[in-house]
Amino acid sequence: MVSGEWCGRWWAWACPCFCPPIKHRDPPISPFRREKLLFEFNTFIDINRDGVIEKRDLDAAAHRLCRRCGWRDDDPRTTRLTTLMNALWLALKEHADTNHDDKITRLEWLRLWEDVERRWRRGTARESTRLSTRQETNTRTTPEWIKEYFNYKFMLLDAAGDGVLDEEEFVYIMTQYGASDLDAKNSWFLLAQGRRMVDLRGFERLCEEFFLSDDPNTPGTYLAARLYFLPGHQNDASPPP
Ligand SMILES: [Ca+2]
Ligand SMILES: [Ca+2]
Repeated sequence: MVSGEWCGRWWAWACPCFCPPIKHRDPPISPFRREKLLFEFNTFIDINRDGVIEKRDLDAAAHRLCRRCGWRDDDPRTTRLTTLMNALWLALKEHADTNHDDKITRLEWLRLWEDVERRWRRGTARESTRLSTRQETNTRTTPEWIKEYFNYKFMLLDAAGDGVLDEEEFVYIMTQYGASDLDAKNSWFLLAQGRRMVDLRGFERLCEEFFLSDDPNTPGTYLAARLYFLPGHQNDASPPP
């Protein structure tokens, strides 16, 4: 395969092909990040716990959030959330559902983030090259649909709806999703890094660390309100087709 040809591989979003040969593929996702990503899948997205993400999971997540916040069907926030979730589902279908069965398995979910991280790393390398050659620089960009996903997570945690997260909100919401009160408080301390509040931009940076970093020491690790991730703790088996 040479540059300029369509490679046909599932991760080749940006063909004409600049994909590396298979024997030179980047190292696989680390066990630590695999646990984080599966925790996210199992806790926040696969709402009906059947091992796959479907449109109805996202609809249920949106419905749950609207009900918790007391947003009625005609509330503009409900409309925005519905639009966001519909766009998110289309993005997941496009970028993750490799066999086009309208289900995102855990394996497809992991491959999705593996690919996002790979593209992110290449973008960073290109940025570094531009800086070194004093050419015009582009900032590293996060795909719009991923920003929307982070936005949804922010809405989920921003219980007061005031556009910033504080410790009380974080602890309240995360204990609703199974965290202990002590773990949630300690996690807030570690992720907030002395800040009393975290705004959307700061939250996006934490999400980038959570989803894309293999380093357990980044503050974003603690977004899950867990102090550590042990390999093999998360259920990584999807149900048979
Ligand atoms: Ca499901
Ligand atoms: Ca699928």
